[in-house]
Amino acid sequence: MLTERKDLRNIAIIAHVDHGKTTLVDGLLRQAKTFRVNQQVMERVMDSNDLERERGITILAKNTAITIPDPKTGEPVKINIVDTPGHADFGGEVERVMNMVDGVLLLVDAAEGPMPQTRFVLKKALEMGHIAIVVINKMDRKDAEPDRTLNATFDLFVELGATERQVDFPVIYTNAITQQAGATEDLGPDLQPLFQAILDFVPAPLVDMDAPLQLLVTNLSYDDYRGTTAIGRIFAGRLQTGQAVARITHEGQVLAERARYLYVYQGLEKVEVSQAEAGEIVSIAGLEGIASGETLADPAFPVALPTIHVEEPTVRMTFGVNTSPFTGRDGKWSTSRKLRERLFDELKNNVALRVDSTDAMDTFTVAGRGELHLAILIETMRREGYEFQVSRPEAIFHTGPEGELLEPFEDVDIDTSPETVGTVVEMLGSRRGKMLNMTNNPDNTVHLSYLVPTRGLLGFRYQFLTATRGMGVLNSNFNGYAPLAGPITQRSSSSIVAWETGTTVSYGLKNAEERGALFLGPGVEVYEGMVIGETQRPTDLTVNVCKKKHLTNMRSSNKDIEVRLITPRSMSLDEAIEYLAEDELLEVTPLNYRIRKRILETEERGKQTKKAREVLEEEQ
Ligand SMILES: Nc1nc2c(ncn2[C@@H]2O[C@H](COP(=O)(O)OP(=O)(O)OP(=O)(O)O)[C@@H](O)[C@H]2O)c(=O)[nH]1
Ligand SMILES: [Mg+2]
Repeated sequence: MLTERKDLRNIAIIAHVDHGKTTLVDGLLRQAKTFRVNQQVMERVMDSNDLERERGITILAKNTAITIPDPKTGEPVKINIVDTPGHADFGGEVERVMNMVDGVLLLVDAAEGPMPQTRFVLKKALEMGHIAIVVINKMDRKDAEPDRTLNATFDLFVELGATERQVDFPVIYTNAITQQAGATEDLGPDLQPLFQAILDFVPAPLVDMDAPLQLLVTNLSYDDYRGTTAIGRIFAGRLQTGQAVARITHEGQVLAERARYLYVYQGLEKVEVSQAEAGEIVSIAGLEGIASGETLADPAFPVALPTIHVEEPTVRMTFGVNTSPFTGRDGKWSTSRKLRERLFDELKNNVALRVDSTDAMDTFTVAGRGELHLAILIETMRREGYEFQVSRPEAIFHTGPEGELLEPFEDVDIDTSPETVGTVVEMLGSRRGKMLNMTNNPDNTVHLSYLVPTRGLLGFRYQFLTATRGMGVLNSNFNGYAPLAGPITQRSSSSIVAWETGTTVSYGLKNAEERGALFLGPGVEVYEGMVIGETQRPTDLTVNVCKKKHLTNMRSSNKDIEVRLITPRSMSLDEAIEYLAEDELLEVTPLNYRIRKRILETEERGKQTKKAREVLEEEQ
């Protein structure tokens, strides 16, 4: 028999990046009196991992819950809330939680209006049949245009094929920072109108609590005491601590397990409970080896739920054992066995990632949804003590029905100043971008819409920011696969490469500096074949940066200190990945990252380059 669980609501908060999801969750937590009086709570408390705080973005979807009284009945209602990331590369996180909830809050920045990722996340929610409450946030922005934003959002619903029920969405206006909401553009003193809308419009779970247990594992987290915890919604039946369950793997294997520790969410805490019923989102510890997308079921009726489907990766790179002369200096883990173990382990929960072995024992192909998706994995692994080397990211091609090659394309939206439009248009043109639209924004900037092959966007972000002096805004989102767009010249610059292993000295660097921009200063250990700078010449330049000025007497060794050098260009990990050319690798260790040529020996590299050039000439 189906029961409507009026005591429960399950919602996800979805939006384009930075539209204010995590800030709004702060407000919901605070006003539901989740925290003790005087409890110090940091801003955007759900962005709890180090990388999220450093980068100011949400990377992983996370659960929390609040309990509020239903004003009509006075009864408490628990609201499970899933905060999701807005960056396109983490779209898999949004897709995975869609089957945990019954409705979504779709946040839209009142000034920016719907953006590329708004479309993506709304599409996913509508496909699941969810109703959305539209929350027009950042009402305090001077350039807020709530009317225009609402109209554009409505159009988006229609365009995405929303049903009549979905198009008839409620609208709430908010300022997430001051934690105020209103059913009209006049905001009230608190978020009450939003709480009310959630209770009124998000359907309560409709479930059969007496049916055999079915739970879909949607996410994993790690607990210092209890190890891996599986998070998911109970779709049918009940679950008790200690109960025997059947774990149904992706391959359809049925394994006997026990639900040793059972929790539900309450604020930022997980609370241990002895039982939970269908409709609730729970977390279970003590299931070793469990993976996202698996079902936990009644051992007497082991029936799997449909697994989580997320879109395929579009970008890949290789992860290999570190072969630089400095290998093993900084890292705890550097063998191929460890690297392999770590990468395949990541697949248990990183639902949008793919890992494959290659012909080389010590190299793996890792595919993800974009450069940032892969960069976050790299950064996470180096912080765990891993040492490895990665290649330049490349787009993943498919073969079409007639055997033709297809490549991924992305919708690109750009806002930039009128003075830089020309440069940006030229840059995208050379990357086979097709302009779809160009309009003037009210704030005097120009908006450009493009369709660009993913191949052309790899390594583009840094160049774009440089060209727009950091003022340009670029958003991209996977559009689909289409026939190859034609050749794209990759990086136009070349590298300055160290000629020998040693420690850099100012005198040597001074010579190199005249040929381009350097990535490092004096006193840095380098090795033969390591990239130490960028030059605008058409081919790489090998220089001796460890060379001291010929010593004529004792005192001149101090002369080195007097050479004045330009401050070297420091690159973030993301920029270093973007920089890589085809014949280069990035060495990543817990303490350093170094760009290097694939072939380190100068002489050998020269021979190979010559050979490659000859082959090319023969072909033409
Ligand atoms: N002016 C103004 N700024 C806001 C408002 N809500 C959020 N912000 C700011 O917008 C920025 C992004 O906020 P977040 O809450 O991290 O946005 P998010 O949607 O969670 O971002 P991702 O999870 O990375 O997609 C922060 O600097 C917030 O302070 C608002 O109502 N008004
Ligand atoms: Mg966030």
